[in-house]
Amino acid sequence: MTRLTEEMIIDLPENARERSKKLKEQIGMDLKTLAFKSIGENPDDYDFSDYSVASVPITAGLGVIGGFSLSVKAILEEMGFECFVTTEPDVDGFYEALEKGADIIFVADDKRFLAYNAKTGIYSENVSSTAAGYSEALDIASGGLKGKDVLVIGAGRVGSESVRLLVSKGAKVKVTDIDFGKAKDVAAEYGAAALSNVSRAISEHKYILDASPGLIPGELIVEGAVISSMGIPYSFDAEGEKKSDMIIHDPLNIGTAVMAAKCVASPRK
Ligand code: 2YC
Repeated sequence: MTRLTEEMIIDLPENARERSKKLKEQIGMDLKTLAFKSIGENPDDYDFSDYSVASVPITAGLGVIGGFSLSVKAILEEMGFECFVTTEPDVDGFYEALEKGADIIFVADDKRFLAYNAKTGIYSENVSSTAAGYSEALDIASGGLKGKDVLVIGAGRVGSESVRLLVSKGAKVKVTDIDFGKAKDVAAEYGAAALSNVSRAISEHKYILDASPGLIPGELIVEGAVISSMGIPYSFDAEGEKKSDMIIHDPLNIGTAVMAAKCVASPRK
């Protein structure tokens, strides 16, 4: 998994509302609505203003990322949750969150970003949530992907979950990866087609879900492309932005919002 850096998210807290407004301009719904729609729920059915959410800094592995917990807090507050960052990290921070009555607790180490509803036991994680949010955004942006050719770039954890979701939405899914073996395995598992030439695949598709950390040269992008790109760092140059009709991207917002929606909406399993 690609690890965020402080510079990628340094302006996230003050831009959270702006990004949600931009999403509404792009796909006609704000972040909260997209998050609930991507799990098949209507945000109006939920009043989560009385939810308390904690973001706990985690020092494990490569350690805390400056601004990460504050970014999680800002994303959740923009959705309407009341959120705090614990003063302590790690287990003591988790304890502090429970002591302060947090309903949902967000924690991330280098391998997993988890949200846990301490009241219901429901939990969600970032890989499937990010795939759900970006696949839904592409479905909406395309006017409905059923029967349409869609290219997924990247056959990693998020890319393969995106292939599964896009196939379930009735899209004709192609998947490509610099490791063609991975693309073939994912394609076989979910009923998609694997393409070995990454550059040619990109230059032949209008609808693209980008789940790769690589930069995508603008000369590969087709005119009028509709791109949903969760890849970090941001993958597009000026030419790619000019040629594409829409690029949906953020460093953390959509995945985190879907995690929260899942923790609020899921009935006890
Ligand atoms: O500040 C902290 O608590 C750090 N332990 C957070 C580490 C997050 C590592 N994961 C990532 O950077 C990416 C994010 C896009 C979310 C999932 N993986």
